[in-house]
This record gives sequence, C-alpha cells and structure tokens, in this order.
Amino acid sequence: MSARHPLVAGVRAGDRRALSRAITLVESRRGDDSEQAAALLAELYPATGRALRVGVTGAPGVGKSTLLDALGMQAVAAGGRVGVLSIDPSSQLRGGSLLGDRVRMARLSSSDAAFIRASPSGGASGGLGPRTREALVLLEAAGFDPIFVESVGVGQGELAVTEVCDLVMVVQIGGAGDEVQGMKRGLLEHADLVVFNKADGPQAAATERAARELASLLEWMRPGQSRVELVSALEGRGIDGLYRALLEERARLTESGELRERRRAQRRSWLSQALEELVIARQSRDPELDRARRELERAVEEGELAPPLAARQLLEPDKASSTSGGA
Ligand SMILES: Nc1nc2c(ncn2[C@@H]2O[C@H](COP(=O)(O)OP(=O)(O)O)[C@@H](O)[C@H]2O)c(=O)[nH]1
Ligand SMILES: [Mg+2]
Repeated sequence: MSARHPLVAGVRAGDRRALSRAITLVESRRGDDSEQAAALLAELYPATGRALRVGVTGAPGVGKSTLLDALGMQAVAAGGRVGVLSIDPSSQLRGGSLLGDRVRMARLSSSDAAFIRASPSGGASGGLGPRTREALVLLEAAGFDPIFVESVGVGQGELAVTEVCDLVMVVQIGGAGDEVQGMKRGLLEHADLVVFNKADGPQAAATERAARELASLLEWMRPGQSRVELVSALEGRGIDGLYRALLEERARLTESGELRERRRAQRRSWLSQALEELVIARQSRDPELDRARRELERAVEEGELAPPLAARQLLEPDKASSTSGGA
C-alpha cells in the first residue's frame, strides 16, 4: 500500500479547495499525476457508493442548469449537501463554461452546502468527461449527496449518463412537436423521469399539453416505469413535486433491486474501460510495440489487414501468426 495521499483528509472533511485540487488531479493528463490519482482513489473509493447520483440530460437551452439551481436548493433545504458536475461538450476552457453556470446556478453556487464543478468533455464521446466517474467518487467521499451530473444529450450521448448515475432525468420543453421528435427512442427507454420545463408564460398551456401526451405515450410503452413532471425552473413551480418524485423513484429502484443491479453493471463497465485504457497506455509506452503499431496501422489503413487481426498481431503475436494468413 502506498502512503496516505495528502489530499485524502481534506477531501474527507469536505474541504472545497482540497476537493477541487483532487478533481484537477484525477482529470490531469500528465503521466506522473496518474500514480497520485490512483493512490487517492484507492483510499477514497471504499467510503463511497451510497450517495444518490442523478443524471440530468437534454438539449442545450432547455433549462437544465436553471432547474438544477432550483432543485438543488430544494435538496439543500431538506438537509442535503448538493454536488453538481456539469459536463461541457464544447469548450476545453474551464473558465468559460463555469461562468455560464455561475449565472444559471446563482443560488446554489453561493450556498455553503453545495459544490459545483464544470468539466470539459475533452472529446470523450457520449456526453461524459473522461474522468467523470473518478470525479463522482471524490464528490461522494467529500460527503455530497445528492449529486447531479448535467450533460448535454447529443445522439447516443444521453445514454452515457446511465453509466454513472442511479437514475436519469430527461429535461424537455413543450411545443412544436418537440416532445416526441426530441425524445429519441434510446432516451425514452432510459428516462426514469421526464421533466417538462418552462411551463410558464405564453407557452404554459402548450407545455402542459405536451407533458400530458408524453405521459400517456410512456404509460402505454412501459406501464408504471417513467414519470412525467411539469415544472417552471424559472418561477420555481413544480420543484417540490419533482424532488419528491426523485426520492420516490430512488425508493422504488432500491426496493426492486434495480438500483443494485444498475450499480453492478456500472462497475463492470468501468472495469472494462479501465482495462482498455491501461492496455492502450502500456502499448504506447513501449517503443518497440509503438513502432510495430505504426507499421500495422499502415497495413490497416490500406485495407490489407483487418483491424482485429492487427490488434492480435501486436499483442498476441504467437497466436496471431496462425490466423493472419488467408485473404
Ligand atoms: N421561461 C422560462 N425560461 C427558462 C426556464 N428555465 C430556464 N429558462 C431559460 O432558458 C435559458 C437556458 O437555460 P439553461 O439553464 O442555461 O439551459 P441548459 O443549457 O439546459 O443548462 C435561459 O435563458 C434560462 O433563463 C423556465 O422554467 N421558464
Ligand atoms: Mg447548462
């Protein structure tokens, strides 16, 4: 076992600066930081796995951040310490996205009982950052519960949030046929809660209608499994009901054993991802393998060698030699 990492005590005590530094450390791409990040994770991981993790996804502009401000304050009022991880798909610049979030989440970001962090998605596909899982562990170890993960849903992206969250909340707005068109099928299948936001002003009636229509469609598709909530994040309406629905969903998933199953699947897929990463990293560190890889890459690019065979030739040259002949 390695020595205690200096940030461990700070994170455990819920110290924000320690937590910020710890997240920066696990997100670092520098090779010599990864040892430290691993040590930190090893010490903090056993204390985690109990906080409620909620994925919040939906198109840009539907009001996810505004909603999190309202919902987060509701959770704070109920005694929670609220964590928000906001995954920014566009910018590599941390400052820019954080500024926007500070405006949208004005109350939450000035609350002592909340911690908000924006992370660039860093090109990782699926609407998560490459180290979202690690950041969640750190937030949990620092005592934050519930934790919300805000991510923009793009294509398959909405689904990635199910890889790290207990339940998924999809935020929608009504009007203009949005409600069904915007709800891609994969999304519908994974939404535990569908939230229709902006039920206020001139669009209130249309939003309410859209919510009703979707509710009956969902009830037909998967009876008793998805809930539709109508809110105005801006005016703070429907927020207490949404918070209650969230807790009820958690209770339902816990009692049915579904939550446990989801977490097991998440840990399995984290392992797969970690293995993949490690194999690739190890391969690129070895100069001989790296040279061999570049040679194989040419053959693969030209279509002379099937990519899976190239991978085997690289990592299992003994076995691959017997199968690489032929076409
Ligand atoms: N009318 C109305 N506007 C809202 C509501 N919630 C958010 N907005 C506005 O929608 C815009 C986008 O909100 P934001 O929270 O940044 O959306 P995000 O991109 O999904 O995080 C902002 O101008 C918000 O003020 C709402 O409930 N009603
Ligand atoms: Mg936002």
